[in-house]
Amino acid sequence: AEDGYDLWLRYAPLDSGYRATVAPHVAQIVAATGNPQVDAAADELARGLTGMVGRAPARATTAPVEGAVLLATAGSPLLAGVALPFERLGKEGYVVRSATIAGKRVTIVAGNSGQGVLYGAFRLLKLIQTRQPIAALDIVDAPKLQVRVLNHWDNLSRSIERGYAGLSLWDWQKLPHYKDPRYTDYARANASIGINATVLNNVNANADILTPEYLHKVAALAEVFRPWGIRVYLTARFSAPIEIGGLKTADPLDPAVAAWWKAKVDEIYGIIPDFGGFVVKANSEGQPGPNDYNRSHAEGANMMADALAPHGGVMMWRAFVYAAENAEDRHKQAYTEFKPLDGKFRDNVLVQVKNGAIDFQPREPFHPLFGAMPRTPLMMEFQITKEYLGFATHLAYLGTMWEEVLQADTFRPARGNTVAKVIETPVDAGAATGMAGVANIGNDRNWSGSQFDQANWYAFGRFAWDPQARAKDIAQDWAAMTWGPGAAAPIVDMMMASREAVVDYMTPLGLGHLMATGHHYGPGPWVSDLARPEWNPVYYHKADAAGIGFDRTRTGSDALGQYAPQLVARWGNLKTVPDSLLLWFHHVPWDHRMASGRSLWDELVTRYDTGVGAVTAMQGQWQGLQGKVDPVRWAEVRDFLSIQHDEAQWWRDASVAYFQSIAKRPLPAGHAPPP
Ligand code: GCW
Repeated sequence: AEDGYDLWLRYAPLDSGYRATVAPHVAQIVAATGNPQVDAAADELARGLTGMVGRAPARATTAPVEGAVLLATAGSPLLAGVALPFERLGKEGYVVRSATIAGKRVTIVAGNSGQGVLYGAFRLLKLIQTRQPIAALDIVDAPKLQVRVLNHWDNLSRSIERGYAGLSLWDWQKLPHYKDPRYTDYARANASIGINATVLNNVNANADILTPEYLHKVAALAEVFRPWGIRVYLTARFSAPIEIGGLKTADPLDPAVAAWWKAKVDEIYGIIPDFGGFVVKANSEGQPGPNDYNRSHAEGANMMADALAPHGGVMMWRAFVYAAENAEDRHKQAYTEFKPLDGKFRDNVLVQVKNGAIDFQPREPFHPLFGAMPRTPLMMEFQITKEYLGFATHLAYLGTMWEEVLQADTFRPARGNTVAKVIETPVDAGAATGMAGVANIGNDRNWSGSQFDQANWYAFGRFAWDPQARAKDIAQDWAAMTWGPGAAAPIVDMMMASREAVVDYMTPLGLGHLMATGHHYGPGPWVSDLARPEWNPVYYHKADAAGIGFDRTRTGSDALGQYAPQLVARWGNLKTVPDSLLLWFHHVPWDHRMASGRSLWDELVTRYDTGVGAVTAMQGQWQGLQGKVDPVRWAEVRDFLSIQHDEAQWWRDASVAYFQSIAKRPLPAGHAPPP
């Protein structure tokens, strides 16, 4: 379909030259049936090859012919006599290898589990989708994180908090009886990028999801997802024992509360035997939590973790906390609250930390908790949906942002311990690891609200599989699979520059949180009248007659002091702080001389212009692709880019006018005046 429904799994016909090199190696699919994930792998391979090669491969359960693809788990008789590195594959890894078995040239796709085989099959398909040679393969790969999970902020009403792609996919009214075929396509897409878990409901939770009525609906989804290796998790509302349990308290140290959760968890596993576990947003933005009873986050998390542990369940406990009554710089609050709890969480708790300390801004430094809690399993939370980056209509590839965060050096305990390494390295033998992504998926035909936002879903899966992955490689694969290899190069160029463009036209030089109230769409740097000070943009930019920016050094809030000494030294000094974080950490005089030679004021305006110019450039690049990609998707992207261009100008003009009213300086020469 040309509406984007097929995502990166389009399986469009190969050109004849490349097809001739592929066909001899995909003559037949051999898979012993019975393992649902191996069966899913075989079906997907058949589907993909039929589309790309133009004919359905023969299927068999034994006796490979020349050119067969063998799908098998360790110990399968199909692999008799072949030595494969199963010890390196873990539970979910795979090997894809060209080999000769009984005189026949075959391609082996093998793993210790059906899930490994499934991931290997998708890898083989990707090789073909991206036009790689497949005659002499020897690939070994395994995920570096255990829980690779989407967080759907989906309400039971089917509205989606911060969702820009339609309504929730989960049609609760028709479940469990009617299972929309789309659930299977959702699972296929996730499996293709290694996502193995999904939280179905919003972190701002409704306890009803834990009632038997809903649990049976959840079980129906779990059944669809199971062959694709995806486990279902739920958000648990901390006060559920009161709301649906009839108790008078949700105090985690009250034995009746612990017993309620234990019984609830046992009930869930009775209905969904491979249930994954819970995520909890506690004592944040009005959600109930252990602090309501003067208990710590660890006491709350551990009580629920203990209920899950006998079943192998995981408790993902969010560190996104900041309180109305707390006057401390919002940047500091999560660290202040969680750091003293290091080592106090159970091994099956993952403390889920957003990439930055504020809230999914176009740019933030990495969250200071990474590296600061060496005895606590920490998982990364990225936001795939673009709450603060122009929703679905602005083209912004988030891969570059995520790479920047993951490759940031925490300098804890020493140089070289990047955020990626912090989350990859289990804190002890039994401890969990993971990455969560706030999903950008809804029931729009194209799933994500725009063609290019599919790339962010795709990239999230790739980074969750390998936090050391590179944004550019991922963009290349996505663009080739989604738009065709011929169109990939200019598309990758657009993607790689796109996030910086948004930074420049919304929040340049380390500014942040300047979006309009509530919906966060469009500029609102002047807003100052909201009840909670830390919800007002003026709290973040602090522009005054002298200058602009938030002093987070020792002379200010000292949030910077939550980072390692090397970063305090680098970011605390106006001479060494990068331009990109300047106003995040410093209140800087308008006439401050920047590295460019311009004054800060002139530089600020110039960055806004640069951002708008970058969108103009993307429009030009896209124009050059007319006729090279299908016309329906092409026209949609063209039109979205013109929305983005208008709105980039809106951001620039509104922001520059507002800041000029404070800075009282002339616009620099060359600044394009508003139309
Ligand atoms: O980014 C903010 C959003 C809220 C969200 C919250 C969170 C689900 O504006 O809509 O609530 O973060 O992450 O909990």
